[in-house]
Amino acid sequence: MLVQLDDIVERLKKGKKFLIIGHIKPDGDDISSVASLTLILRKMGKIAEGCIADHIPWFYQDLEGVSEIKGLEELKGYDYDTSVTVDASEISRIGDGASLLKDGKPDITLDHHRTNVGFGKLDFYDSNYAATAVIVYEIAQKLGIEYDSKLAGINLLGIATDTGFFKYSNTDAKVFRYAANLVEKGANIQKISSAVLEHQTLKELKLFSEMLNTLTVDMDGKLAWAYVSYGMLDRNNCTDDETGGFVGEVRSIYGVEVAILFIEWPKNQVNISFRSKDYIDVSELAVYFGGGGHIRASGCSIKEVDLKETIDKVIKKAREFIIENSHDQFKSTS
Ligand SMILES: [Mn+2]
Repeated sequence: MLVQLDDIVERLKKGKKFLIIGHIKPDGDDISSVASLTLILRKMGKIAEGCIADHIPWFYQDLEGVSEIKGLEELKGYDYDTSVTVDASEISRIGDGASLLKDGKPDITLDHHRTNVGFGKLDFYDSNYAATAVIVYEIAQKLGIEYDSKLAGINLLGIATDTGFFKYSNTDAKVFRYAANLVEKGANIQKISSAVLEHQTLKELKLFSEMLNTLTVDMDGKLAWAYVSYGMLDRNNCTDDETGGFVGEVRSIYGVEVAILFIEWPKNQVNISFRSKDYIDVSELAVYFGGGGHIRASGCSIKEVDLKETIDKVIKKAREFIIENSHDQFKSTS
């Protein structure tokens, strides 16, 4: 049931023992939201545990607060009265974390994805929020939580990463205001940006150069796409962890409106990232292929398929979609 943020705050006050669950393939916002909400609840004198049922990429591990998050195994049998999912648009996004839910439904869900389906007893989702970490920050303000540098840093992580370090279109005045407050409380943006943006390894750069060989620019420069096959990952001794920044690089090409990256991982599964710059809503494209996300950033996974066939199918659909929606764009601006 969709409720107001104040209703969420009241429900949080009522709980005594909490389980916070993030999504699989965790990103900065997910990690930040799980850890921040866990710390916030503990500051209220509650018992709280944070869980992500997937591995957390190594380069986040050094940031203070990340080590608070536990894996699925550590929390089997943990008893709680209130469960909260963060940054997940539907139940499948929390992966095996769902096995910890008592009646298959979280008590509270907090999210900012456009494609959210509302799967909790109390749901708060609003795609006007740049990050779930922004929602968590507002909850803390409503609760009157006193921030220390650890909480400030981990809360800022999600705001920074989901706004592309304060440069995406979702970077509104509120984001800067909250970030300024967090820096005042001791958050270190240099530490966060260095951990997230400066962790390239030689094998990752080599993989990137192989991806560049697959780069295709199409539709008068409006559509760009590339792929990373299982074989490319394998021979460079990489996993999909090493591909995090690739789609952003494809989008950065001048004139490109839609960037698509296909990653075959594990074998016979294709994970697709969609990015747009200005006017195409790529969340619709992702939903068409069974995924979800935001207007400018979305994704989906297709299992048991051939990479080349999947690319052909998705690119064909993307072309049609861009033609349809560019037409609307020109109509609305003329
Ligand atoms: Mn997010």
